[in-house]
Amino acid sequence: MGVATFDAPPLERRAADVPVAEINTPVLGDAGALCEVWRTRQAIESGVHGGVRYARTADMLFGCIAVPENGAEISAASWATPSASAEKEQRTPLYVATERAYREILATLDALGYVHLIRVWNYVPEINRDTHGIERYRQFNSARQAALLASGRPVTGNVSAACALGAAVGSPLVVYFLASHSAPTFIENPRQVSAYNYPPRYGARSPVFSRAAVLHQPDGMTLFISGTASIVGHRTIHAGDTAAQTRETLSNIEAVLAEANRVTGSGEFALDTLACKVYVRCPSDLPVIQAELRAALGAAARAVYLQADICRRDLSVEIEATAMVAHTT
Ligand code: 3EB
Repeated sequence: MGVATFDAPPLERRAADVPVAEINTPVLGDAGALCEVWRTRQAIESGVHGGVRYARTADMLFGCIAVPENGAEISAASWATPSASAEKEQRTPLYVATERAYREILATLDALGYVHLIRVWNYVPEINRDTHGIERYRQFNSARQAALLASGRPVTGNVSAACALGAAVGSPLVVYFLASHSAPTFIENPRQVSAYNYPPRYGARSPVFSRAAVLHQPDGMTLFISGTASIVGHRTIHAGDTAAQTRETLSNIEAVLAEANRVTGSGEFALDTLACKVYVRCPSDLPVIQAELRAALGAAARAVYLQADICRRDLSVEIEATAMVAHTT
């Protein structure tokens, strides 16, 4: 249905009808260039809607969009209505690009009828840099929330699983997603405050995402675990200790797995069923993180490692994961 490439040259052989999201994050370890491939056994039909390239089956939609920051002008007149908090919302180039990406994605969902956003991957160049007096991740959060509200969607509760990572300077904002006709089940982590309820110290508008989403399919279930880090409650813990952050992240993932099993009434989602994508801020931390992952998941762990900035400066590692379980009947 769709492909995301990481640090890869443009694909030489690519089916014209498969959308490809191109992301500039270096691949660590010996994987070389990396392609994430979303497959289906169903027939696909592909197309373009606004800036979104998509492929769809009867039930599911994969789509991607890349939006450059064109240096849109910032003037006093372009300040948006101040939000509830004192932090003013500037229509910075990243704010404008994010708003456009989400407006086009949500318009595509509405036009094609796949109204339930399940999982969104966000790659924001220089995510930790301050511009116009605000960290770029916060600019992104403001625009994402504003776009969801403008489309009449909720910004708490039934919101998609997601991740938001850095990407190389000069890259466009790249967003890719999966959506469906049928409502997924959203999962929170009992060890963490829901991200959409984070206190305002993390930004005027909260990040809008669930800790995981379960997609119900005729032959089984797919669990999408959002980017997960060393956060307990709403606070980062183990700042400066990458090994401890990795262990805490894995504890959070185990808590999400337990919650997914509880909510779905299955006992099948487990650490050793996960396919993991691990984001590493400092490449020199790779061996420490790999050692912790192998200790928890076993030597057969399915994991790929990418260098990317994490959305809080004190976080050195983030892990996202996917698991599929087949109905055994
Ligand atoms: C956190 O738990 C770490 O803004 O979409 C994880 C997953 C994080 C998704 C997002 C951010 C996002 O807050 C960061």
